[in-house]
Amino acid sequence: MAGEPDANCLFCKIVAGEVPATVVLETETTVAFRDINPQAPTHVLVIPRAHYPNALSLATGAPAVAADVLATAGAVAEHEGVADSGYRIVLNTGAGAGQTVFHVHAHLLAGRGLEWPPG
Ligand code: D5M
Repeated sequence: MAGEPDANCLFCKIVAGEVPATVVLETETTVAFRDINPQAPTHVLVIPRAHYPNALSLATGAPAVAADVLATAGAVAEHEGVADSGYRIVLNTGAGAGQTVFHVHAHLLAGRGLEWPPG
C-alpha cells in the first residue's frame, strides 16, 4: 500500500539499511544516495523514506514529502557544488519512460553538458 514499506522494494531496503548505498544526505523524510550506474559526474537519487510508486502517488498521498524530495535535491546540489553551474532533476514515470524501480526517486544529474530535449 502506498506509504507503507514494501518488503519487495529495493529502495525500501536501502531506507531500512538492508541494502548498502552511498548516502549523500538524509532528512527525516528523505534519503539521497549515489546512483549505482551514474550517467553524469554527479548522479544522486533522492527518495522519500515512505514507499510511493511514482511522483503522482507521492504528490497526492504526501504532498509535503514531495516538496521535501525537491528541497533535498536542492541541498544535494549545494553539497555537490553544482547549484550554480546547473543541474537536472528527472522523475522517470512508468516503464515506457524508463522507470525501473517503482519507489519514486528523483535523479539529480550534473557535472556535464545536458542535452535538450533529453533522449
Ligand atoms: O532509475 C533507477 C535507478 O536506480 C537507475 O539509475 C539505477 C539505480 N539503482 C538501481 N539499483 C541501485 C542500488 N542498489 N543503489 C543505487 N542505485 C541503484 P529509473 O528511473 O527507475 O530507471
